[in-house]
Amino acid sequence: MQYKRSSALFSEAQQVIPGGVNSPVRAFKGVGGHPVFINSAKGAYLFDEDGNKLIDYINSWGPMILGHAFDPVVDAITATAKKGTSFGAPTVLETEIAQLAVSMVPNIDKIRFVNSGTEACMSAVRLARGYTSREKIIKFAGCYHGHSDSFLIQAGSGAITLGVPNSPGVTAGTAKDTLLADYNNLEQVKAIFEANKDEISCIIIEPVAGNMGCIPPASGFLEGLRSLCDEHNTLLIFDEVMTGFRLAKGGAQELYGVNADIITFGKVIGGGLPVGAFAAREEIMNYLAPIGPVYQAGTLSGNPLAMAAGITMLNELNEKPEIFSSINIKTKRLHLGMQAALIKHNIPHTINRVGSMISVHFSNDPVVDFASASAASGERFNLFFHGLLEHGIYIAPSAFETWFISDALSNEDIDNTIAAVGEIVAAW
Ligand code: KE4
Repeated sequence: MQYKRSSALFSEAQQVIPGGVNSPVRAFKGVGGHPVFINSAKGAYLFDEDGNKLIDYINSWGPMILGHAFDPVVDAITATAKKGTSFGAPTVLETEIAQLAVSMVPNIDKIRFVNSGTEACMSAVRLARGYTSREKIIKFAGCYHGHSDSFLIQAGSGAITLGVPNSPGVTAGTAKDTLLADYNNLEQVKAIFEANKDEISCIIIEPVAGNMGCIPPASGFLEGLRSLCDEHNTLLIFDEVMTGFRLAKGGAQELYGVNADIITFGKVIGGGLPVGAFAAREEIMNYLAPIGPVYQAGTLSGNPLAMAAGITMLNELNEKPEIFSSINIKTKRLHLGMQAALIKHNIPHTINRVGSMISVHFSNDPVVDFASASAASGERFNLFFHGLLEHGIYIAPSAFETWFISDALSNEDIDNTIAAVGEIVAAW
């Protein structure tokens, strides 16, 4: 396949957009080469500017769980747009999607809509700090909660718990309030609590990590965090921007039977339009302006166009729960097929999978945290990525991302992907 027009378009874009993209991961920095410019998409397929048809395993980083340009969502957006796209005033659509989300997700009474996952996570942490009157937070190396200053922190020198900025522009003053632990390491979290008694407002975690590749919680890990939060009067925030409305109707809380105190959403909840949200039981959410002291706001929050898309998407998932088993079965088919191909060609690998989230790591060791994800072969991943792209298969351009399976994928698409994997690694 050739990508000449995308290459030219990328050069042009770089003249007026930093790095030619509006979100860094799209620039292919992690895998080399240049991004593919997409012209249109339908179902499981992207159609790029060079006329290539690509099987899509990114699905806009999760939202397109029912495939691209899902007709009921497109129809809802079209009809709503004709009535106006945003008023900056309440609409019944906001109440409708809020009631729907509350009915689908366990353990929440109220929900506030925003415009991105970053906004949802940033606001959830501010709410936790306001509710507990504590300043410190615990996050996990390799988990991504958006680009708010408090999250752009890496483990500092010495103690694993001292955060330092991992981006210019993030102040030391901000970094000192973010403490880090390794994913799946409950002992480190216990040590952090002991070293910061009564100072920790919240733990924020991806209940299934999707930003180190896909990494499941170890048995008892989420339950252990719940217990530690109860012991120390700390709030547990599940960042379900990826897992929400994907792993189950009720997301990871339903799948693992562990209740968080605040849950954040994005991606699927917006049906492909910019929507984020955060939710909790009433006593916490009532701390939010205008009824509570914690301020949070947004011009386009809850706009009717995005709400219409989200309502349609959530209704489809709510009324047809068989969608979740369908995408899980498709993901298992992909897993077993790729695994067989990699074993046949003696390629050291680990495949992690939870529901319709899956990732391939070229390492013989289990991938359970950021360090083990980082130890896998990036060189082999890059060969894998570009080999798949040559076969018209589009996966995330980074070894530190999960694949997102859509229900629009056919068994033929999956079997073609498996065959491509075999051809690619046979040449290694
Ligand atoms: P946004 O602000 O990008 O809508 O959401 C931030 C976010 C929060 N929490 C989790 C668990 C997330 O995965 C994300 C965003 N995910 C990335 C993909 N790893 C979005 C892709 C991008 O940055 O362009």
